[in-house]
Amino acid sequence: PRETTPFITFVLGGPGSGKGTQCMRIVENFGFTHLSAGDLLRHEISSNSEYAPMILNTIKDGKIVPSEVTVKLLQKAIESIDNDKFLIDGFPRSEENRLQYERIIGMEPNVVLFFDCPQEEMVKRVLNRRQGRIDDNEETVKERLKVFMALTMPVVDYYAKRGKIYKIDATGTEDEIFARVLPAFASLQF
Ligand code: UP5
Ligand code: MG
Repeated sequence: PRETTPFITFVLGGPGSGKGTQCMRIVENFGFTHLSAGDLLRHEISSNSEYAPMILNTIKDGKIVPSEVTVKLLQKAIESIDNDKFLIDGFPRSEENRLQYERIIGMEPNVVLFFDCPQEEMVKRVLNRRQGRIDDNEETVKERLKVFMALTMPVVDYYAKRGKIYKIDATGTEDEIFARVLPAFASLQF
């Protein structure tokens, strides 16, 4: 059990919008702990957990893993890591994800970054990555985009209504994008 509530940042954006890349820069500059929901799930696959086959198939199809599984992994990480600031990357991906997070973890995000990127650019980046991710192929990326538009954008809209969205133009070079990220944290006394 934690003694203080940490500063929580959700990082949202479509597949290949640059969430992971920019999170690394935020970690270096502001000392956040980076929790990529996708990385946590891929780690479950490689460590052959009981959910491994289900997670693998879901990711291969570009669909969303059941909320219980993802929230449990995030909870375990947040509880075991002694830091007061977290970047939660690629989560929540649906309103159902968000509600389950609220029920189980309950700590409201302080800010929600949204990397706004044109679809053609996202597809190009994903197909150029070539790091052997099972979902980096033309068919799965189409589905990931569909799921993002249908299920994740409502989460972005929800936080926009609550004044928590920090929207970032995710086109241009990594440096140019990071320059747009900086003001989101600059006013905070870290
Ligand atoms: N790149 C980065 N910035 C660039 C720039 N400015 N110009 C040119 N190239 C740039 O970047 C993608 C690629 O683009 C990299 O090669 C990078 O070098 C280059 P990256 O930073 O990796 O983008 P990111 O937004 O992190 O892309 P990623 O593919 O990781 O996003 P997804 O949201 O699709 O992936 P994630 O790992 O979050 O989820 C994968 C799957 O897991 C989901 O589809 C889903 O099936 C499952 N999942 C859940 O079910 N629940 C969850 O909560 C989370 C995931
Ligand atoms: Mg990523």
